Amino acid sequence: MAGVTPLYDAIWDDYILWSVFVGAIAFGWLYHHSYFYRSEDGESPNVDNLEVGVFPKEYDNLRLEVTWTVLPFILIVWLTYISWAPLDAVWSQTGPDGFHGSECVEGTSSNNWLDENGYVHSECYWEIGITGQQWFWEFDCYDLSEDICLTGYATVEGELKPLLTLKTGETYLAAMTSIDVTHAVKNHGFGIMEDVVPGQDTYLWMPAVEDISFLMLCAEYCGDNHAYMTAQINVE
Ligand SMILES: [Cu+2]
Repeated sequence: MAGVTPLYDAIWDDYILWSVFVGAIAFGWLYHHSYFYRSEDGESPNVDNLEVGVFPKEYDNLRLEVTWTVLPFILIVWLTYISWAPLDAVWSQTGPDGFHGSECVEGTSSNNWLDENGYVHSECYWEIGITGQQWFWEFDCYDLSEDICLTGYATVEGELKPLLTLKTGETYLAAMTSIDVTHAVKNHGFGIMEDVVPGQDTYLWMPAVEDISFLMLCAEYCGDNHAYMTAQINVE
């Protein structure tokens, strides 16, 4: 999965790697035993003399049980730990203590860049608006110039969808709300998502580091046409 934020790409790769590794052990073990220990022709089906309702504790193996409890526990703690790493980027504060500085003024630029750990830094950011409702998205560029932020419509699989065109190298902070029920902006191209809640403002960083084009989705079930609640985002 290609995102413009290597931070999330790295975590994605880690999770896929561990899923394949754990899956290979679990399913390998399952299929091996299903095949290797199946009953032979003519054999009594109850070769171990198992009784219904009686746990065969004479077959226990403490070392094995401790191993399959402790090793996955360590793995889960590790995966949780590496998932925490980018939370400060997801919820970076504005101003000098954050990753993206203060709001840009006309004529300046975010000039965003990646550090060696994959975090995006910016000199300043542009605020835009996203409003969710059943079942479409509305973008608002406020009074930003058209080369920084432009809204329109795009034809996606034969249907007209809202279009947001952003500029490569700029960083955006979306102020979001909903006018009816809870939705969620899923910007997989930026590797992030955030809920959109009626009566409440939520915020989402959108660092446009490189040219990319993707469909923004709704990631919170919101009724009949939830699956079609999409919008086109182009970074160019
Ligand atoms: Cu939805």
